Amino acid sequence: SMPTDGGAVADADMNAVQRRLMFEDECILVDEHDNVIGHDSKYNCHLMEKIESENLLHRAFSVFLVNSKFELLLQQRSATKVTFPLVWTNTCCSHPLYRDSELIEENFLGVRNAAQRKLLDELGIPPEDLPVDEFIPLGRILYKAASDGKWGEHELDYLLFIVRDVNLHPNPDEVADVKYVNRDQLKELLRKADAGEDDIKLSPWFRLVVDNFLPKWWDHVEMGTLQETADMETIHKL
Ligand code: DMA
Ligand code: MN
Repeated sequence: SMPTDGGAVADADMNAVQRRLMFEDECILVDEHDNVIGHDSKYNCHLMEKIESENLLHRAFSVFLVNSKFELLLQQRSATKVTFPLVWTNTCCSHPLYRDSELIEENFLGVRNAAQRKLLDELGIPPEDLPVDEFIPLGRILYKAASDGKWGEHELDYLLFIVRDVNLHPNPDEVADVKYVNRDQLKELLRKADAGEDDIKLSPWFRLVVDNFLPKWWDHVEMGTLQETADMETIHKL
C-alpha cells in the first residue's frame, strides 16, 4: 500500500524485517562527548520528532572497507530500509547495541564487535574473515540528517577503516546492490549524484566523510601510513 503521510514510511507500511529491527535493536544513547547516558529503541532513536523534542543522540559506526587494490566497497541500501532507502553509501553502517559485548569501550571493542556482526548480517562476510583487531578506528563525527518527514539520524558515528579481500553474499533485506570503486570511479559517482543523473543518491553521512576525510585516508592507505591519520580524541561536529 502507499505511504499515507507525504512519502514518509508509516508504521503500517513498514517492511516486516525492518519493523522487527526497529523494536528489537536497542541503541546506545550518548551525550555530545560520547558518554553513555541510556538506551532507547532503534524506532525512537530515528523518529525526527523524538530526536528534536528529547535531543536524542545515539552511537553508530560506519565501516569503510577497501580491497588489496585499495578499491572502496560501496553498497546501495535496499528499497525496504526505513531510513534512506536506495541511497548509495559506504560499505556498512549500523549501531552498536545496548548489550555487554557492544558497550566495551576499551580499544573500541564494542563498536568493532558490532561492525563484525553487521558485516555478516548485511553483506554475508564471515566473522573469521574480519578479525575485530583489523578494524582501524580513524575518527568520530556527530551529525544530524533528515531522511524524510518522519525519519532521520542524529548520531555520534565511529569511522572504521579496514583493508581486506572478502567474499560477499549480500542480504537482499538490507542491500540492493554493491560495487567497488577506485578514486576516479567515486569521483564519477559524486558527479552523477550532484547532477541528478541515473537516479544516483548518496547518503548524507557518506557525503560528509567523502568531503572531510576520505581523500586523506586514501592517500595514506596507499602509502602505508593510515594509522597516522587516526584521531580518536576529537569529535567532529559536521
Ligand atoms: C545507521 O545505519 C548508521 C549510520 C552511520 C547511518 P543503518 O541505517 O544502515 O542501520 P541498520 O543497518 O542497523 O538499519
Ligand atoms: Mn542511526
